[in-house]
Amino acid sequence: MSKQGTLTALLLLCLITIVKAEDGSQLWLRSEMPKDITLRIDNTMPDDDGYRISGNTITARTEMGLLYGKYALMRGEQGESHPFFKLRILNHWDNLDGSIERGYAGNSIFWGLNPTPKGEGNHISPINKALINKYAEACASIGINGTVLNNVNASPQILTKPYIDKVKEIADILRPWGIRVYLSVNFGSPKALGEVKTADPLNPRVQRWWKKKAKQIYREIPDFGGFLVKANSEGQPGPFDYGRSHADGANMLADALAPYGGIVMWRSFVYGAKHQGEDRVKQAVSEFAELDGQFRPNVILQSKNGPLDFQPREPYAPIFDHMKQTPQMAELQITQEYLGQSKHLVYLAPMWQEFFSFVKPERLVGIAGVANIGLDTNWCGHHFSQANWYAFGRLAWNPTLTSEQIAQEWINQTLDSKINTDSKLTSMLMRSREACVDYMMPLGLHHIFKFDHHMGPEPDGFKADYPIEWCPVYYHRANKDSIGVDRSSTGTNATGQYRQPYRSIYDKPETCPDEYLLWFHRLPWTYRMKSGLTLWEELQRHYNHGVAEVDDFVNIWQQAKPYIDQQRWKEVDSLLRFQQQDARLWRDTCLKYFGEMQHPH
Ligand code: GCW
Repeated sequence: MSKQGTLTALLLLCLITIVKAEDGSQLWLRSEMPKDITLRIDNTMPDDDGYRISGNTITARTEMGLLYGKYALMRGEQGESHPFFKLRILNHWDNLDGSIERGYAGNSIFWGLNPTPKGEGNHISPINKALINKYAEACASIGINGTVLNNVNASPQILTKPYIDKVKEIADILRPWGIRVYLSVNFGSPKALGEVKTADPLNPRVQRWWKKKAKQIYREIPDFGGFLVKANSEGQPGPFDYGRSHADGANMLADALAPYGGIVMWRSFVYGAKHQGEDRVKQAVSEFAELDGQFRPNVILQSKNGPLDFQPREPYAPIFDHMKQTPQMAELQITQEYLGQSKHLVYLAPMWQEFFSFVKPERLVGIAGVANIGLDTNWCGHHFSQANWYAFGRLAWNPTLTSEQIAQEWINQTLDSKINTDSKLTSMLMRSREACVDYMMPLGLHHIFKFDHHMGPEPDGFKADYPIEWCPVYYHRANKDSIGVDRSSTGTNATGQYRQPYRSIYDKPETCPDEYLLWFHRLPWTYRMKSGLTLWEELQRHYNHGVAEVDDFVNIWQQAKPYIDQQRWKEVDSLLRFQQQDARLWRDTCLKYFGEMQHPH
């Protein structure tokens, strides 16, 4: 190991111990560091930040590898391990005023505004260094190596000098932990900031503006990662505003970043623009498939795991099958917008692994996770929501880890080891996502949430002045005789966007798995399910099962009481009791609505 390498590594290890003493009791970073660790740099190891652990000796090619190895040792790992995805990135939907879109754990740890003393406006709040340091340690401990600091619904202000200065301050804190910063940018920025009259990507002034902006950013932050862009989606500006394509828009930004090695993560979450009126779940493929091959090499298409929007269960998004020449990233949502937010205990690793069973990790260059982190003392609103942050990082490092192993690791490092000797807590975590699907939207039902905030059921939701794609009735189409959307080849033909064998399997109700049945098919209430029950009976069975599962979670937590501090036990207990009530509300509301539908007065 080089002298300098040894020194930096030692400094980092000291730093970690100091920061830990201050705080962190609420996170998984509680395990003691083993004494007498030996650190070695080995230049013959594969060229990444992997590590090898043998006893208390950590060997790595890079200093980051040593740091990652240290946390692995604390988890009790032995042997060699290398990161699977190159890009392991959190996406913060944090607004510059400190609020967080779909955030359920308090305000932003990065941004905020303070009124000026004389009340003539606002200042950007100062950075909380200790807190951001702790965040960075938690991220580094699970291998996360990038973070997008602001909402994809991006304010143009983020590209102004005062904010770039703040981004630099944050980047300086994150750098020693191996975390690069990225920014979401508003495509209309040059125009919105009043510096150019247009944001047309083919206009040379606009191109120059972005080049200058990139230069300014890299002067402050030489290892800046790049841009994340939501364009022509849900009212955001984009290249369509000037009759240009997504490729024109993405390439223009890519050219500005390329000299510095930066990337553009361009999102495929689009609907209601170019293909208005088409089945919403088909629109990403309709907009992007024809552009495959037209993007610059430093553009990555970032797509949500499902074709709709982070529902408790969706089939995989077929866009992943269509882009053969364009590098792709999956966007997963850690913040539980549609899964009970920070009020329901829902462990998401099984859902993400379900996705990886359809979209092989080998096809992706990275994964992004929409963060669930805020200023709450427990960071994520619900103590158990931390397990989702943890699981995201661990899967980004190694997507072949089992959800169960990750759950156990998190429990062991966060709670008293005696609490889980019978593995009941692991089983609760493992069952929680399916329970949520059952009490909210089983058998392929989707998007029957309350308007705007997406917490709670509203199967009858319809507002004439809203886009139809926001209305629950558009997604179940229940009437006296039938329920579900025909997306088969006889309907909207969304099944036609899937690769084989899924295209054929999903196309027929007889072969379509129960869990996607009403996603792809419209069927009579009396339809005979594989179980022998009618569709209506099967639906009731699922709703009841979901509720019974949460009842059991409450009991399991009761048994954990002797092994955990009163405060944490009580906080989780009261949330589980809320979840129990909410599960009943979901079941009762949906069954009443669908039941009455079959017997109109
Ligand atoms: O899920 C929807 C959310 C929006 C979000 C959007 C997106 C950031 O309800 O709040 O906006 O998706 O992913 O762009």
